Amino acid sequence: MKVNLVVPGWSPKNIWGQIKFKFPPLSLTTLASFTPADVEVVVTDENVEEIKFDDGPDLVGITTMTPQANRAYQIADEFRRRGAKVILGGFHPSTMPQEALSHADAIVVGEGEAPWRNLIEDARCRRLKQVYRERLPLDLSQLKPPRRDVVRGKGYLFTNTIQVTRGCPLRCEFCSVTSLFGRSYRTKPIQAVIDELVDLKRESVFLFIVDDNLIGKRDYAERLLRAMEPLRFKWAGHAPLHLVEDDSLMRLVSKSGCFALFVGFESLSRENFSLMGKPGIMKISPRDAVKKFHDHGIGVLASFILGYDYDTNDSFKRILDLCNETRIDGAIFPILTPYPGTPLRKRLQKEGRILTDNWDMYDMEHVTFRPKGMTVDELERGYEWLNTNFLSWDSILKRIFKFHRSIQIFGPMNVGFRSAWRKRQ
Ligand code: B12
Repeated sequence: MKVNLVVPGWSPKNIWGQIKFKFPPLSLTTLASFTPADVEVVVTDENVEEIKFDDGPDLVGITTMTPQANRAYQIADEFRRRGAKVILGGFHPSTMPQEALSHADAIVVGEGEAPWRNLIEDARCRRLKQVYRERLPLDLSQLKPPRRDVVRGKGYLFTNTIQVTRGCPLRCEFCSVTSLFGRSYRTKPIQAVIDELVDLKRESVFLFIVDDNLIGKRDYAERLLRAMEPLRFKWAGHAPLHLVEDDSLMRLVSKSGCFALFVGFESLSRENFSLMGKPGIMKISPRDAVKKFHDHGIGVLASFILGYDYDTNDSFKRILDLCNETRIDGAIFPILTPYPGTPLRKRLQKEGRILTDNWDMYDMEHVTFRPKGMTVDELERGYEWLNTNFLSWDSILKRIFKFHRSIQIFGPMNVGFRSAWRKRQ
């Protein structure tokens, strides 16, 4: 049996579609490692190569986030026309199963590993079910290392990505993670992580840990960071803002080789924070938080969500001032987006504020709902203004030159984002 695992391309109209720096898909390399050895498996990432529709796979598995859904459906339809069986999985099919089923022979809801194994057997016997869903969350000690060999040679600048935990103990109303992985926070055994890292070190010293919240269990994070220290990786990952309140953990993060963290600053308004479901987290001011990260030699890629209910036309300038004054290393400014399955979507639906279900617009660069503190037009203009100013040479040059290890990543990152921002318009 021949299986093709496919990543749909991102639209060249959005920033990620223009960014040259692409990551290999961990979802599909993970599924590849759960595919029986006698099945031939290839990965096709439309962001780095063309899809060969006439290669005659028996089974096609397509991963999709919401902004990729329309493209994923086109790809699915093309393959089905040629007689292949198509399976859709990932965040969008998991939260919009009925819609996804109208373009697929089967869908996988939630985590893919266990259902995938059963599905392959069913496909071999020509008895595919429509929906595969595992009731219990996967025990992460069952995870095998992803098959990175299936993406080798595809021209990714960077292949060292790893996931060590799943789920998130927080319940931010806009986030899709809890709706897919649940609130139960699960961790991979430390020795398994270290074994995988030793292997990765042969490729490069740079590492991206994709976990949404690496410090969800403090004692696990502490043990992991200590175990990583001797490996001397230069790593980037995600962490919640309240990490800065824990000095000893910050020291460990830094000593383990972290040079950059993606941190959800989300908003400068306390009212917005409460509405998001994050009350009590902002004990330290955002200015002091950036300073703390810098004091530990860690660069900050901040995310500020635009368009929350308590945002007004002043919010954009306040965010830009904070970024410039703190000389923040990098930032993204996603427009609030009501992804399927999130509490945010339910609330906005109840309030009659969702404006479109065109998934192409769910890339966090378009307004898909009616904001409260401003008009749609004002939100769009504020988004343009903030990005244009933040990615101006004036701002970049003020922010990036610092005496710590993050410059080697944030220099090219700012230039790359600037170029992608200008091209996508
Ligand atoms: C790394 C990452 C990225 C990378 C992508 C790199 C890559 N090639 O994968 C980058 C930085 C480029 C990125 C960009 C964006 N991202 Co992103 N990203 C992530 C992140 C943090 C990790 C993804 C990952 O590797 N997970 C590990 C793998 C193993 O898990 P998985 O992907 O979920 O796959 C499992 C299951 O879903 C399932 N599965 C998945 N696909 C398939 C396919 C088949 C056939 C089957 C059977 C099963 C299956 O099985 C897998 C194993 O259990 C997730 C959060 C998360 N926890 O997943 C957000 C996340 C996926 N991203 C998200 C978003 C919104 C975006 C952006 C729109 C944000 C933005 N504006 O910057 C852009 C979109 C780009 C675009 N234009 O389309 C949302 C998606 C929400 C949604 N409903 O679609 C998430 C969930 C973040 C969140 N907190 O809400 N992202």
